[in-house]
Amino acid sequence: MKRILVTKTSMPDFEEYIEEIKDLWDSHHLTNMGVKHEKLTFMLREFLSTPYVSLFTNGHLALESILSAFDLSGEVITTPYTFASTTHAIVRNGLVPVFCDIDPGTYTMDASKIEELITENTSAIVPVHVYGTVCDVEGIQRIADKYNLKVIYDAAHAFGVTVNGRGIGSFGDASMFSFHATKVFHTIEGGCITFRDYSLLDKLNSLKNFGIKGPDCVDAIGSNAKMNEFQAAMGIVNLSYIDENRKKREKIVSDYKNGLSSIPGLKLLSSQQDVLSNYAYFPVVFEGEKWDRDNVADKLAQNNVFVRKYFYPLVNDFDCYRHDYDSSKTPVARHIASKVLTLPLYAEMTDEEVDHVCYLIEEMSPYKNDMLYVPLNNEPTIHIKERGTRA
Ligand code: T4K
Repeated sequence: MKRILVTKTSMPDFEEYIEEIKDLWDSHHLTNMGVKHEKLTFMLREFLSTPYVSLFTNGHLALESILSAFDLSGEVITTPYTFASTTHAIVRNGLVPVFCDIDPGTYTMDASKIEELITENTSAIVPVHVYGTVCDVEGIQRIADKYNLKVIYDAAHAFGVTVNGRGIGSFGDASMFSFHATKVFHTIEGGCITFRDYSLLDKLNSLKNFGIKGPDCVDAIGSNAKMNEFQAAMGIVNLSYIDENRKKREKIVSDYKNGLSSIPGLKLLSSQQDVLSNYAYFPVVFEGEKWDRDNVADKLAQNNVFVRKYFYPLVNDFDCYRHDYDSSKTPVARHIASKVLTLPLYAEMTDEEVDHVCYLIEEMSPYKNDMLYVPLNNEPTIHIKERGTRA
């Protein structure tokens, strides 16, 4: 079996991409908000059903820019169970992250624990729709309204997710999506901010272009975070594959659930009611006492399957933050981070690859001898009698 990595970028049809970038050779206009940039912005406004979209060269700079656009100060309540980017974007804006624990069922910010963290210095909440799982958007908004706080979602993983048909990017004051090559929709590198307040449009345009407001005016300390035309062209082409890829991913997730749900001690993410998922990641929490998560990761790697510990270590345990924080104050996040592995998941993943990953995990299960276990013809499918679902 070939190497199976945690993900594999979905490539569009080569000729289609070449066709899309051809006119760039004639125009000589390769970046700084050109025609492809405008076209993708328009397409994403439709696709994400949100009034405004601002494109960026990556998700991280998009998040840094929107935090800057809101002129926040003091403390920002966020989750430690995320990629480094979320917290770094807060700190790089001169703000102080305050970590809220996560919900044990969804791994997103536990809204019931936000209020106790609010002080007179709190200016915003930055929750993460981690793995594409939707946060408690209503609970969070209720608290934000009560204390007059901004809500900026890190929706890096949540492209194309809807709640009762409503685009996930329309919740809160703004949302950031990542279009990195590892995401369900990509522009090689890239990202965007979705928002409803028209006045943010100029601010974000300026912040991603050195703070330049016009030919004679620079009124903000911006960065260079513009999406170039080749990135935008990749997005234009990739957008037409989204629904097809979502279906492929849905099948893979369903096959994983079938393959893994009967193995003792594993906790799989449940689907959310009224949510159209994008099936971005497949996290498994090796909850049973006999499981050793690190050992599983090592053994899988020895078998050419390269999983990831998304998200370990917890951000409040990072070397650059741990002197200021105590991760025992976010015990649920700490527990999940110590037990989680995200399994390989990408649209082109074959049935054999999914079966192989399930087979390996089942094979190394410390609970194996607790079952009546009958391997058949060395096939990568384990047949379990009595307690299993597959026989
Ligand atoms: N907020 C959250 C919650 C995020 O998860 C992220 C990014 C951000 C914010 C920031 O968004 P961006 O600024 O990135 O747009 C990867 C991604 O680089 C990163 O975008 C992502 N989250 C994070 C969860 O995963 P690494 O360091 O794990 O990536 P890497 O290079 O080890 O790649 C992982 C696997 O993906 C490889 O085994 C092979 C595959 N791969 C990788 C690349 C680069 C491909 O198939 N194609 C590729 O081009 O961070």
